[in-house]
Amino acid sequence: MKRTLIILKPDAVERGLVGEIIARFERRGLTLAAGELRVIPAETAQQHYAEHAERPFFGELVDFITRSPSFVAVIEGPDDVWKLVRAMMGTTNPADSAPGTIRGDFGTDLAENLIHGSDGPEAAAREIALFFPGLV
Ligand code: IDP
Ligand code: MG
Repeated sequence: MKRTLIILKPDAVERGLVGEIIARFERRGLTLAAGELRVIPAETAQQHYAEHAERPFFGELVDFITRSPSFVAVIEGPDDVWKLVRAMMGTTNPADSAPGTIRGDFGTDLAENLIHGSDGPEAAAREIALFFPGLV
């Protein structure tokens, strides 16, 4: 089995959508290998989103992702589970996301787009190690 990291961002937790979103992955046949509600520290958020450090929205992104608890989880499934999870999330901008996807069903805001998912196997390994260093 392969693993990928998801973050149900503060907007998803504040809106009470954690159960609904996790249920979609479970119904698909994916399983939780780890999961915790936590306020992400600013330093962890900066490391996690380091690829966006030079983007104009970086400060706003770190403020958003750290403002209240996120549900951080590791999802387990078949080969390329990261890709399956990304497909279920929808495109980055919910305004463009297809109905039936998480972003396409629950959001319209580019910044507050409910969920993060690792964008490849290397990112998944790096992000799981960052958020769940003890996970075996
Ligand atoms: P992804 O989450 O679909 O992988 P990325 O391009 O990696 O999208 O962007 C990371 C996160 O940064 C997005 O999920 C969204 O929350 C935020 N973001 C991306 N682009 C913008 C923007 O132009 N303005 C504000 N926030 C943005
Ligand atoms: Mg990304």
